[in-house]
Amino acid sequence: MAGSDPTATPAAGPDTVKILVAGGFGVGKTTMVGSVSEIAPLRTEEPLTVAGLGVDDLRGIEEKRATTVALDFGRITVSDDLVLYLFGTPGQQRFWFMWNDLALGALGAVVLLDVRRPETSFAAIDFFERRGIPFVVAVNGFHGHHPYPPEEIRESLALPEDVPVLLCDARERESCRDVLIALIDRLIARVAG
Ligand SMILES: Nc1nc2c(ncn2[C@@H]2O[C@H](COP(=O)(O)OP(=O)(O)OP(=O)(O)O)[C@@H](O)[C@H]2O)c(=O)[nH]1
Ligand SMILES: [Mg+2]
Repeated sequence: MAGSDPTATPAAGPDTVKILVAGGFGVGKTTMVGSVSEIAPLRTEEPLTVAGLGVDDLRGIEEKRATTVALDFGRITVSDDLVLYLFGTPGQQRFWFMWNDLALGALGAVVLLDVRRPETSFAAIDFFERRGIPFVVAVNGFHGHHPYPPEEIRESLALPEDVPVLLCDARERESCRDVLIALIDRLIARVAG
């Protein structure tokens, strides 16, 4: 290219960080990755069929038509020097064997929780606690309804003080971005700490 200096050191690109978006079945993981990603997200969804009757618990998410069978993938540029790669996990128990592979190299995680069915995300909290992967808990208030303040949710989940608990709407880009920024702050605090 005219004017370029072949001996110049290439400009360092932005740091890239792998983040998981995890949680129970139908809590809004695919929705969150799709809302916040600046590229068309990669999805691996399959339709829910009658074969799942009695296996997939659709209480509260009766409108749900598809489920993630492998992963969601998206990207968000936080600043000139920081890009996040987002990996949404599958929520159904029969696909949890994927989580170990998806977690390889992940620096942090968002555990998304449906405020009406918090117990569906307990396993995700456990997963990251056991592996020492820092996480934040994002409470997805379905229909934008948040009946409990974050501190009450923290207490009921017996989460330590240093785990941020945020209320969010997985359909809203700004809301999801705030969750990711809280996670980045937590990661930075750990490194600095
Ligand atoms: N009203 C409302 N609906 C939501 C919200 N978040 C997700 N949904 C809907 O809830 C359903 C489940 O969302 P998904 O994003 O597929 O959930 P998921 O966690 O990826 O589900 P699995 O991959 O099957 O575990 C979809 O029909 C979404 O449109 C929300 O904040 N409010
Ligand atoms: Mg999904």
